[in-house]
Amino acid sequence: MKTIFVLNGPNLNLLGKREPGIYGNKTLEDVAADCREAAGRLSLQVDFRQSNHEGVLVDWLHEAADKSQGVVLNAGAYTHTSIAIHDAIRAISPVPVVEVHLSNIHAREPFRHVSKVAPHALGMICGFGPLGYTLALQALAARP
Ligand code: CA2
Repeated sequence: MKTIFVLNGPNLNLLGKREPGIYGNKTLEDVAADCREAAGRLSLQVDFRQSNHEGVLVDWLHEAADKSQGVVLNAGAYTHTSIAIHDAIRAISPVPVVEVHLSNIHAREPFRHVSKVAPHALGMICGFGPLGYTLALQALAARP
């Protein structure tokens, strides 16, 4: 059975508690429950985590290289700024990373249109809210 790390970056612990107009009403724990439910259907095992710290996310990406067959990554605002996360994704190749965003980053401020994750990601899903996470799991499950 494939293990997939689902990694969440800064401020995503506030999901469902602030800014519901942009990010919806579901909490991160609800998103984790959706992922676990989808993982059951897709015969995947999911390791779901969140950190507000860039280095912790880098450590988890390194860990994913040894312990997982794929990563779903919502790096939050670090998506747009972090060369360290960019390098880590590159370093763990060929472990596939699917970039996910709840909001459509291309319909928001110009600084969110740039992703340092995308160049080394298998693909990117944005704008579908929590559904994006389960679509990403489906994409990873479909890979040989
Ligand atoms: O749309 C996404 O998933 C983002 O990755 C969310 C990040 C944002 O910086 C990215 O540009 C797009 C922000 C996560 C903040 O989450 C909050 C949730 C509730 C209340 C406040 C922030």
